[in-house]
Amino acid sequence: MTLLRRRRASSPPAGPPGPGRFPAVVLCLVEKRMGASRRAFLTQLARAKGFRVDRAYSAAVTHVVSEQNSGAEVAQWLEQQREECGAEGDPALLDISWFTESMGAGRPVEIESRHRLRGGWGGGGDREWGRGLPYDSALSQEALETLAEEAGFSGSEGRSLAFTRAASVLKALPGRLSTLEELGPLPGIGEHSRRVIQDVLEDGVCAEVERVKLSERYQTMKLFTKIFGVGVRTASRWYQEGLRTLVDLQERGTKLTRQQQAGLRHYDDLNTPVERGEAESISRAVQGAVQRCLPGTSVTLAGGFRRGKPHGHDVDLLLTHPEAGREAGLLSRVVSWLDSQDLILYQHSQENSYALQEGPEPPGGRDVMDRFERCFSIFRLEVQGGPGAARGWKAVRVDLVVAPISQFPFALLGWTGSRHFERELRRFASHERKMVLNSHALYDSRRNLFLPAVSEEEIFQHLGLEYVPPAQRNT
Ligand code: 8DG
Ligand code: CA
Ligand code: CA
Repeated sequence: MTLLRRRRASSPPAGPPGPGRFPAVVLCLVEKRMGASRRAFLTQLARAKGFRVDRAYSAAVTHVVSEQNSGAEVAQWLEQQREECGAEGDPALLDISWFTESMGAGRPVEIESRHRLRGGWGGGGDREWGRGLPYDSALSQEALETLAEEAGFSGSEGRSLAFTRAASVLKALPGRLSTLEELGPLPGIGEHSRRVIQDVLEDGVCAEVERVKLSERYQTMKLFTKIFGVGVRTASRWYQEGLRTLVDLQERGTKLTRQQQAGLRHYDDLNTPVERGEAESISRAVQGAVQRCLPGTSVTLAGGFRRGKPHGHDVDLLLTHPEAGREAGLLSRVVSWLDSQDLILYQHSQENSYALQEGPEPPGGRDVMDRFERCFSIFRLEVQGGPGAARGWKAVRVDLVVAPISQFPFALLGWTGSRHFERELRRFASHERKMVLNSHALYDSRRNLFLPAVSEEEIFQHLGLEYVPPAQRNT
């Protein structure tokens, strides 16, 4: 950080330094609310990355970036500039999120609607992690999440969890955060995380995080772990073997599992967010299939979509039948039928391996994996628009899980997430209540008995907690 701070000037260097690496993009940063020194800093940052940043507005400017200004304020600012310089021009009016993402990517990212300024205060930034949040806090969160990811890539689960926790403490903070002191002695935010937050509050970026994002190892690990079926261990091994790109994997004859081959084949689709409408359409297709195979079976959309997220990385569907035992053998029939309709591009099924008599899993495990009968699959979804429009379909990751009715509320609670929420809930159960909670059951270790439940509400009651609706489980 010291390096960046030292380089920080008090006013932006005058004049544009040539056309830059991206001739079609000319930036102009609005000083209002951003402040002169931060504007100077961001200008330098962008120029160092090859962007052309003009100090004064002119008709050449294509991207106007502001921070914490409303769309109306910036539109007014633009009017004034046009009058002063006597030139028109029709630049995009953008929130700082576009700028930050472009700096991270090292190129101008495509403008999405969430980047554009809107009417109200604050503008832009309806990203999931930042919705309704003070802007600085959202940036700090993103920085901490990057470090969490990087720690995970290095196999430091503990460190990764610490950064994830710190990020979610920020997420839960009400109101605006502008100085570190306001944070007070918050539990869950360690020394390292505080330093990161401080850097972001002062400079808008944290040098350590920027370094991580630009490192070859981080970028390669990110690329490889985004392949369906590739975890940190495999990605790390490939990195050590000198592999860097997806083409490397193909050309150097890297040994891939069937799952990884499918992941590679559908890489772009599987890394395109699944929209709610798409999830619902897949849910309907599965509903159709179960009605044929075993009428009365219910299909429930779980995961992030149940928490109200507008998009996700996959579709989680829970199947159950009101009569205990009828669900046995259902999954293979459903999958075969879907397959016969050409709806399945890949599937890998696992049998149920859970037996209540075995007793509860040892407490304290952070692992969310459970032992329901399930199918990890890739669906072939017909689409009209979006990236797959040209070929008319898109590959979508789908998890199908079958829960016996007696375990359904636990499965629903477990598969609704978020992962962080589940972890915290399980931790609470074990530390505060001496109970073991997983996606199958709730076990009271003090009384040595299982606590049955017919609804999620009842599970919260057993835990002595107020019911938390899915939409509030996003932390
Ligand atoms: P996203 O897909 O929208 O990105 O997020 P998500 O829906 O929250 O995450 P997810 O990775 O699809 O996981 C949804 C929940 O399912 C999460 O809380 C973890 C939970 N889960 C279990 N058991 C298992 C399991 O055996 N494997 C996996 N992958 N997830 C499980 O309860
Ligand atoms: Ca999901
Ligand atoms: Ca999933």
